[in-house]
Amino acid sequence: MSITNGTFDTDLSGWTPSGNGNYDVIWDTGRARLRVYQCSNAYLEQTFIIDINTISFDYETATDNWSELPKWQLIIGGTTIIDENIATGRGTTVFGTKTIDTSAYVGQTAIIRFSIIQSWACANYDHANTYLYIDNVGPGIVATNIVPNHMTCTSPCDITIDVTWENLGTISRSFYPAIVINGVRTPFVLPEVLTQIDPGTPLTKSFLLPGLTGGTYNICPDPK
Ligand SMILES: [Ca+2]
Repeated sequence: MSITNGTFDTDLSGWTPSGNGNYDVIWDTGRARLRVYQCSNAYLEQTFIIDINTISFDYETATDNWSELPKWQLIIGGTTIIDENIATGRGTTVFGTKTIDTSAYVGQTAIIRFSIIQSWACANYDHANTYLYIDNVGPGIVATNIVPNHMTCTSPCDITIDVTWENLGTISRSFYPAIVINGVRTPFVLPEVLTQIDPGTPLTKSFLLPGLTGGTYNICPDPK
């Protein structure tokens, strides 16, 4: 089965919360919220079968002072495929969206786990509460068409491409667009944030790629 209750509409059903020390993992106004105070740990996880090529989620971290370590993991067949920290600020909030390519694992059983792990300095006086909010765990946004997707420059050239994205999830999302040029993921040639990509409504946008050197270019959708 695919991810259950990734939008946390009314509760944490489908998810398994746990932890130790001074912690809680609760439903909070349409999102999941993990909290730890100093040297404590909190977890929220779900086992599911990967049936989509991408997985995305929205996160927000908040801290009273120096923080512990919010992170997320994807575990497949007992092997940790992803083990990544989620950014925090001191006494402030950080938010964003993560999207990963899961196309190599379609059909496999996976655990997605969000957590806050105590840091080495957790007992210090300047540590307090660390919060991790999670929402919209599910399919991400993918580029489905690029025109043109193959061209040759005999000398430096500017080219304009039209890229179409589709939202495979069920909620509108913002994202940082990226494409792949000659096998290299290039998020920086498309510097803007695209907002409110609605499910079922493809978005096409033109981008100028200026000053390409002479050569052959294959431009592909970014699988992430
Ligand atoms: Ca929600």
